[in-house]
Amino acid sequence: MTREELCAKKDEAVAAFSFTGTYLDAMPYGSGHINDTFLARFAQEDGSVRPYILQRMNHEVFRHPEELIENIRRVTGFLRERLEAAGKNADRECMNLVPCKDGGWFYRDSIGSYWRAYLFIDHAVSLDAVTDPSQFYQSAVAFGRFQQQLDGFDASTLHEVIPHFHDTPDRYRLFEEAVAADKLGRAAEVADEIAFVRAREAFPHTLMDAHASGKLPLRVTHNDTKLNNVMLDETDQTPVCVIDLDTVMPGFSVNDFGDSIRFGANTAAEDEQDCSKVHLDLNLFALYTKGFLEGCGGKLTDTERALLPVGAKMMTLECGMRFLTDYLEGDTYFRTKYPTHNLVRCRTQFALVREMEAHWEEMCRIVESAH
Ligand code: ADP
Ligand code: GN1
Ligand code: MG
Repeated sequence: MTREELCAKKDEAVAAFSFTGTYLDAMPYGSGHINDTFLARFAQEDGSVRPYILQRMNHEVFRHPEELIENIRRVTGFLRERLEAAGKNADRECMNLVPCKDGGWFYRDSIGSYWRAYLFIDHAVSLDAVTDPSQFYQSAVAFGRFQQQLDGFDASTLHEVIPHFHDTPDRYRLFEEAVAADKLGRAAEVADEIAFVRAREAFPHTLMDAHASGKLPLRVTHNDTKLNNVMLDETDQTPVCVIDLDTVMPGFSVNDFGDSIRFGANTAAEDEQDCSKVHLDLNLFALYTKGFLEGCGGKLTDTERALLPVGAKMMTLECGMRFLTDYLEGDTYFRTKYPTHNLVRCRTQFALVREMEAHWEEMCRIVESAH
């Protein structure tokens, strides 16, 4: 869909939801790679302006948007009850879908795109990079707490919206398929990256094997714990709310930990073109470990704790493989801004994997000594 078509459809979608006030405008918002997010503004009778989040769900990535919405309804309903019971402000500390005028929770537009809307979480920020280490610590508390809050939620009742999402051996298989197909003739250009992945062929099995042998439990996890998927209070940076609940599914706690490290403990941006700037910040790693364990409130088993560094390397290698696979397949999954964007992202991930390998003992020591 072109930008113009998308903008035309967003106005159609705006009209479908029960927003309060008079529609002013809706502008593209945020820096997610998957959905099309808009900030829709409405004038209120008292002269103030009320924002809402309006999103076109990515139908290519999420094949069954109705199931996705059902998951989100159930998870947010569960969280709301817990927050209300604890006397918290559930409109701010939890995602809240805005209903459609017909009473449904999503809108299907005239060309078949699916839309949803959320209450806007105000006086809070979503960060693309850490500017103060305490922000990273707070995001860790938020994601750890999120997992703890969902303890008791029956994971088997959730739809698996993206099957095998963090099944890293399966990601490896898809990577090899993309290399073999070499649809765009790009494989030769990325021979070094292909060799990098193949040299680590055994590693992707580590967590799945630990699970198969009964050592690593499945939990309800977030599965996309990027720093920008948590809102922090704009004044004191304390956690407000975990967002982007699309991938809440059964998963491994260590992968939730790991995906945050992948994104937030990298000294460079995910799409930094100069890989020499990519380092693992061990202070941030230690801070996140402390915050995550605190947030989980003692729920992790000894094996889960011991496997936290593996989760960090797993998510970084997997994400690099996913960017590389998408590059080989012609950039159909992640939103890209220029032709080699996915390749650049893949290279930063692999540089970070190298850093983790170089600092492996330190990572393990930090986890061992964390309380
Ligand atoms: P994607 O799946 O594309 O990453 P997200 O659901 O993470 O989409 O939304 C993209 C961005 O929009 C977030 O990083 C955040 O900045 C902003 N955002 C999403 N939901 C809300 C909300 N309820 N309140 C405030 N900002 C939000
Ligand atoms: C996507 O949706 P967003 O931008 O928060 C992706 C994650 C990747 C991430 C890489 C549903 O996250 O799995 O780790 O990009 N989400 C999905 O930046 O595939
Ligand atoms: Mg996001």
